[in-house]
Amino acid sequence: MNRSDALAEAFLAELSVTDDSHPNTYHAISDVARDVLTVEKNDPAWSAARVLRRLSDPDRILSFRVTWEDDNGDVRVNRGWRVQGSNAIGPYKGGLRFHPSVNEDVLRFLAFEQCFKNALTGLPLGGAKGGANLDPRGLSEREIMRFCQAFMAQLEPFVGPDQDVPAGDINVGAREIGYLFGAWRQRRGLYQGSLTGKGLSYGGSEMRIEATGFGLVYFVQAALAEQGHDIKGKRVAISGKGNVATHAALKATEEGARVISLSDTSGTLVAPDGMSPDLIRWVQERKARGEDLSDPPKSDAAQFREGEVPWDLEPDIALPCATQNELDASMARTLIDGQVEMVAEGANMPLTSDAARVLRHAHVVHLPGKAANAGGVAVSGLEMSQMSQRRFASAEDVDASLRSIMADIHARVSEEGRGTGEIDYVRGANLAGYRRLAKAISAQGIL
Ligand code: NDP
Ligand code: 2IT
Repeated sequence: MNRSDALAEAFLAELSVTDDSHPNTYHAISDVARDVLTVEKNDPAWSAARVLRRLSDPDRILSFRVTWEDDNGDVRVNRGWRVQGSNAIGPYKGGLRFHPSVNEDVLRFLAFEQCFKNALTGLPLGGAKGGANLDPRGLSEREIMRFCQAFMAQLEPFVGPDQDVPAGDINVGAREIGYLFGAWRQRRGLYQGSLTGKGLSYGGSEMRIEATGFGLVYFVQAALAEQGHDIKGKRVAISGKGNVATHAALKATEEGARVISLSDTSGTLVAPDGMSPDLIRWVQERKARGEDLSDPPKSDAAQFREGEVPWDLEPDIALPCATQNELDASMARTLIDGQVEMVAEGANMPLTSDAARVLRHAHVVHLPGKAANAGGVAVSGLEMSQMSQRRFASAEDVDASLRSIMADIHARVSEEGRGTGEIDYVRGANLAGYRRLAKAISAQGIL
């Protein structure tokens, strides 16, 4: 065992979370521990402050019952959470997810990752994540509204522009943010930027909807440029059909790539010659209506493959944009057999630990989500500034800022990850995020 693995092992043994009790949290923390503990050990102030130990335990976990009434007049009960990771560098910030798979472990790992991601943006944003174990499929518009109001009735005292600023994530988009913001301002009696991802008519930012997917493509372009390559003509396989996946698809297509897939839990839509923007917009409409991707328009030579994932399509670039642990070691091997050059994470932690190891051994460039998908929260940060100033920027200006933030993140991460050979982006992102957090945490005393 090398020194960093030994340090990580001893460190992990001390935590209250284990691989059995909190598999996702344990996975996220161990990956970071392996990369940063040697650096922490070598800095007396950071080591004394026990920076990573503190970051591994969120500041607080709020857990609450959400009671609401469905259209039949029946009372429904769900569990909601907000995990506030750290506010050492700015107010707590991160999305809300409504999905039956949501539990404390999932939200703890997401809040932990968010602290590092937000540090990488260079903006004053702490880290948090929240959500509920709600399955919104089949719920009516009014049921969604009542659920959001009931959720915010519980969370309102903990949310505010200098306190904690939630945003969207899986199944929480512009519609849900509207209901959540309405409920917050009515309860608090203040008109402030307490959530991001708001509509343009009530304090939202241009480009926030597009930001994560567009930022992912900008990051991929920066990494390709580093190797003297270009995205033009590359075959790009994307999983997911939501906000991140479809906006990455639109931007990659605009930049000259061939997007050969989008997917959902029921299967994969495959377009061997590349998707047209119209086909991608058709996917967005289907998603908005809660429908699957079977029977695509005949005009686009695309077929739906039920129950399949897109990783056997021999892409040059793979963009997992659906959910955590969606890509395992055998899928990683399939990608390698198909000569994949780069895997960039639009989703948070979409690769299992084994999949990441397989890619590393095969020297495939792996761009981790905490860097590659940071464009969404970065534009959320810009939305917060615009709301405070009551001055809103044009789409062109926000897009230019997003491009420059992604280029800055790439520069920071590649500098940290540049060893003697190829750039290790995973290590680079962990170290660059850690350093910013460590400086702030060690300077602010024992808290
Ligand atoms: P959306 O709700 O817009 O879309 C999620 C999509 O992923 C759904 O269509 C869902 O399919 C699909 N999906 C879920 N699980 C799987 C699976 N196992 N295989 C294939 N498809 C699946 O969510 P977002 O696009 O916002 O989020 C996607 C990922 O990106 C998440 O990991 C999120 O944390 C991350 N992310 C999001 C950001 C944002 O700004 N929104 C920012 C940074 C990261 P179905 O319709 O069948 O349920
Ligand atoms: O995972 C993420 O970065 C998000 N869901 C966006 C968070 C935000 O606050 O915009």
